[in-house]
Order: sequence, then C-alpha cells, then structure tokens
Amino acid sequence: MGENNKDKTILVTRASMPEYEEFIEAIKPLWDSHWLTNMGVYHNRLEQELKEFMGANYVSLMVNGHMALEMTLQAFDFLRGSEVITTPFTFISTTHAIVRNGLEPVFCDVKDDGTIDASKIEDLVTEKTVAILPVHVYGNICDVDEIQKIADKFGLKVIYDAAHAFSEEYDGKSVGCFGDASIFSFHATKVFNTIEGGAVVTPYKFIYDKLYNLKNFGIHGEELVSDIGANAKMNEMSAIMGLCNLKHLNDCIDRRAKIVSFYDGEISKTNGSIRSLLSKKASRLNCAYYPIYVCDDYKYSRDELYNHMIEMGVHPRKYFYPLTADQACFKNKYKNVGIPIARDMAKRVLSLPIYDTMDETEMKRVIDTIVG
Ligand code: T4K
Repeated sequence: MGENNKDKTILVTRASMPEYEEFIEAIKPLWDSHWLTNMGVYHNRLEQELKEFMGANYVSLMVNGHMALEMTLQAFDFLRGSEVITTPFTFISTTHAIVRNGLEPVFCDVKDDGTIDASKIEDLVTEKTVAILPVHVYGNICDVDEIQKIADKFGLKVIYDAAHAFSEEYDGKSVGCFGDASIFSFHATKVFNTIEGGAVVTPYKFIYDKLYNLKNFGIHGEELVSDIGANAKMNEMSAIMGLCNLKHLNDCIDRRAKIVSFYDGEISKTNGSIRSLLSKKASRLNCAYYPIYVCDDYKYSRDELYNHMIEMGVHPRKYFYPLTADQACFKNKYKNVGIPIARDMAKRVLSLPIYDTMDETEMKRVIDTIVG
C-alpha cells in the first residue's frame, strides 16, 4: 500500500508550492468578487510587486513564458522576413516564438557555458537583421555588455529569453534590466512559479502599453480593436500563487544553493571528467538548474549515464538536446552556419534533479549514480 519514497523516482524538478492553508486563505476573496481574470486586482498587485522586486520600469504579466516572448516580438513590430540572431541551445519555445512571428532565426554558436558566443554575432549581421535574441540558459548570464555594443553598432534590438534567470542579478542590476526587453517563465518547473505564467520586463512604456493591448486580443475599449492580438493574460489564481510563492522565494533559493554546493563538491571528485555548467556569473544565482557536461574520459557517454541513472531511479533531463536548429520542424530550413560548440554541448549535457524540497537522501541518491 502507498508509495515507498525510498524507491520513488527522483524527477528533474518538483514545483515549489506555498503551504496549502496559505494558498486557500489567499484565494478566498475570489469567492466574494467572482473576478477571476482580465487584469484583476491580484494580476495588478503581482505586476507591482515584481516591478519593485526587480527594480524594473515596466513588468507585463503573461499567461506563460512562451506567449511573453511571442507577444514581445510582435510588440516591436519587425518587418516579416527580418532576421533574428539567436541560439539553438535552448528550449524549443525560443525558436518557435521567432518563426511564429514571421521572422527568420539565424543560429549563432555558443560558448562553453551554453550562452551565445558574442564574438560570433557580428559576422552573422546582414541588412535584414533586426534583433539579437540570446538566452540566459540555466541562469548563466550572457555577455550582456558585448551584446549591447554590437546591437548599438548596427541599430539592433536585444530581447533576452530570461526564462531560466528569474531573480538573478548581474552588475548590480536585475537580469531583467538589460537590453530592450527580457522575458521570464513562471511555469511550474521554474524557480518561481505562478502554475503557468510569465512576464515581460522592459524599460519602455510604449512596449508595456502595446503588450497590455496585444495580450487582450488587441481590444481597446468596448468597441475598438486596434491590433491583431491574442489571449495571453494571467488569471487571478495564478497571480495569487505568484504572490504566495514570491514570499518564500529567498528560502527556496537558499535551499537550492545548498544542493548546488553539495553537487559541486561531489562532482569535483570525478577529476574533471564531469564538469558543472553553472557559470556562477550572476551575483545572485537562482540555482534553478544543475547542468553537467560529460567529458570523453568519464566512464560513460552522456546517453549511457542517462540510461544508468534512469535504471537507478533518478530521472535527469537532456536539456537541451536536440538543438532547436536540428528539430524536425526547423532542420535545414534556415541559414546553415557553424554551430560546433552547441552541437557538442547538446550531445554531452544532462540536467540533474534539483528542487527546494529535495532532502539529503535524495541528493545522495542522485550523486551515487554518477560518482563512485
Ligand atoms: N524559453 C526557455 C529557455 C524555456 O526553457 C522555456 C520553458 C520557455 C521559454 C517557455 O516558457 P513557458 O511557456 O513554459 O512558461 C519544461 C517546462 O514545461 C518549460 O516551462 C521549460 N522551459 C522546459 C525547459 O521544461 P518539460 O516538457 O521538460 O516538462 P515536464 O512536464 O517533463 O516536467 C519536468 C518535471 O517537472 C517533471 O518530471 C516533474 C516536475 N513537474 C512538472 C509539472 C508539469 C512538477 O513538479 N509539477 C508540474 O506541474 O518542459
């Protein structure tokens, strides 16, 4: 009867949740107001709290991180067929958002921390380039200064996919405050979740206003539809989940940081045959992921290690394999530029389980499948 926790598979992550009573108490007012969505009180409160939390000019909540990215690209109103320089070493959402806006992804290679290689961007700029779309993959901060220099030189927009980097800081600023906009994911699997959700952070009021309009079908008052929008609004239940989770975020990150430091210590015992891919460039790392890179001199290949871990009841994930450029829907459709480092990384990465409620036994179970 019942599940034996000792034998239960350890999954790559586990959603952070407030206490049941805390959430139930917080959602009670909805039963009085019957106001469940369409930029309600809690939606507006969460936008305000996030704005303060990040020291950002504007924060627009969205139904999820993907729509945050799609809507942002739409809000900048790029000419269809324009090129966007981006990374293939990411979740499929990044590339989908570009293509679904009628834009062409131009894949740039990455560095050994998985972020876009800024030194290779300039060679990819053409007269059709309108934007650079880098990803702070695993919470590893991109070379924001170099990227901005290139953008300034060629008059390009910079839109960061910061889906993994919520709450991080770099150079004394929130990670959301670089470039022309940054998008965050508040999906259940993220360090901060609103069940499903996301946000756009931007320094521009006109982009905030445009997003407000676009995420609500382009409706402008009861009788005017000014833009071809979509439905990408965050509902009140999700906003309340966010308000509750935000209160506990620091504790959750502290607990995750202990796991990162345990993993770091144990992984170092492999004498470099496995290395952590966390760059720790952020001054406030959110410890959302623990990616490892499997070198040639390790006893297993990445796929062998993955299979071995599954057999041992631990389920890591191959974030991010295959590269988005190699997925069936995109393969051979866009400019074929050299992406050897990204290809190598995709073949060698594994994301180890990490979540705030992970206990010592679970941490050791994960490490025992790798070290020893
Ligand atoms: N840009 C980047 C760079 C992204 O990584 C993402 C999303 C986006 C944009 C788009 O943001 P969103 O539109 O999703 O807000 C997951 C997530 O669904 C996705 O949000 C995330 N990136 C991606 C990297 O991972 P899967 O298919 O791997 O998730 P799944 O369902 O296999 O869940 C992984 C583990 O999480 C489970 O084994 C257990 C745990 N889990 C999962 C769910 C759904 C929970 O504990 N509770 C849950 O409710 O995609």
